Amino acid sequence: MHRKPRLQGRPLWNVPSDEIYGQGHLACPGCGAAISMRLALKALGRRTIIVLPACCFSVIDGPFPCSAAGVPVLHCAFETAGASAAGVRAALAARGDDETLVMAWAGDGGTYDIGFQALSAAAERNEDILFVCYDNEAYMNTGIQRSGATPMSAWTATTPAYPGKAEPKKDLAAIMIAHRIPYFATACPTYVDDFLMKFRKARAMRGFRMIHVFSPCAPGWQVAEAETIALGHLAVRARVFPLLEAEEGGRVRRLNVDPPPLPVADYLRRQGRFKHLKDGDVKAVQAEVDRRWEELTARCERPARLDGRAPRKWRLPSFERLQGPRRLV
Ligand SMILES: Cc1ncc(C[n+]2csc(CCOP(=O)(O)OP(=O)(O)O)c2C)c(N)n1
Ligand code: SF4
Ligand SMILES: [Mg+2]
Repeated sequence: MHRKPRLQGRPLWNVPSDEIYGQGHLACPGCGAAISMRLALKALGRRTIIVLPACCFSVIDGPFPCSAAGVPVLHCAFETAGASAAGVRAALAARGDDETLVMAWAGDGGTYDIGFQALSAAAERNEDILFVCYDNEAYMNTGIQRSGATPMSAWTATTPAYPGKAEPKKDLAAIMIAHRIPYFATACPTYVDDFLMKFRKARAMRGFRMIHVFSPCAPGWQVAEAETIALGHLAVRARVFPLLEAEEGGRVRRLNVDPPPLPVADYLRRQGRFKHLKDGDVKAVQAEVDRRWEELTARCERPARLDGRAPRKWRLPSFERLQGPRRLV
């Protein structure tokens, strides 16, 4: 029997109770990617095939022949998620199946960098697939190497100890919207209602759809496992990870959440990967965040409800009341 998911003892009523991504997976506790997969499949349903390039999720899913997914999974080479998912969709179409959703589920390395060629080609051909990038901002599975998604100043195993990564994060939204795809969205598992809405919407559409998911990683970000949800709040409120949608090839662009902003320092100072930053470095990150926000909002609609607060029944504990970060490494 499935039980309704609960948050702080209260049921999340509009979260489907079907647990498609099962227990027994191999993710670290608090893994943002695992939480997101659980939610995503609740919205997408069982008629889904997952295509996994090499990434943490290839391990999370379990060693062959075991799999924690309640749906078929195809493991493919690191650089081929876009092409492999398109191939699976074509094979289904040849069998007369137009309903099964094919979802490529790639890390940021498999999206921003090594998987980008196959992703861009699939987007350009408007393949009928959903491509999800769970973004933990480094190559975590192989020991926290820097990727094109690693933010400016962050520590990784392949960046200078000080001042961290010199280059800013690639602007994935701008790059993908420039492909004029039917749907692009960003999502964060802290904002459960917004997250489910975007996956449901993508499920109902046809053509190339992409969702970019904020995915905290405790060992890679040097935070406590229990911080995942609070970090989602902070990232959105500090405007580090804006929640947005672009439809109709980018003609319609919408900001989904626009709460009163917090200083980016509130987000950075909770994470060990930014602990080397001096006040001047934090100011530089703030300037970059502000610049991107201006650029983004100049082209976005702002719907009526933008206060960033979930409806009362889903309200999360205030992050100010959560414990400070615990050093893990
Ligand atoms: C062609 C190729 N190069 C390198 C690897 C080794 N490799 C496997 S997973 C991985 C890191 C993946 O990073 P990302 O896509 O960000 O996912 P994450 O591990 O962070 O979840 C690397 C480098 C590989 N499997 N194939
Ligand atoms: S290393 Fe990070 S992304 Fe990988 S399973 Fe652990 S928490 Fe998740
Ligand atoms: Mg990664």
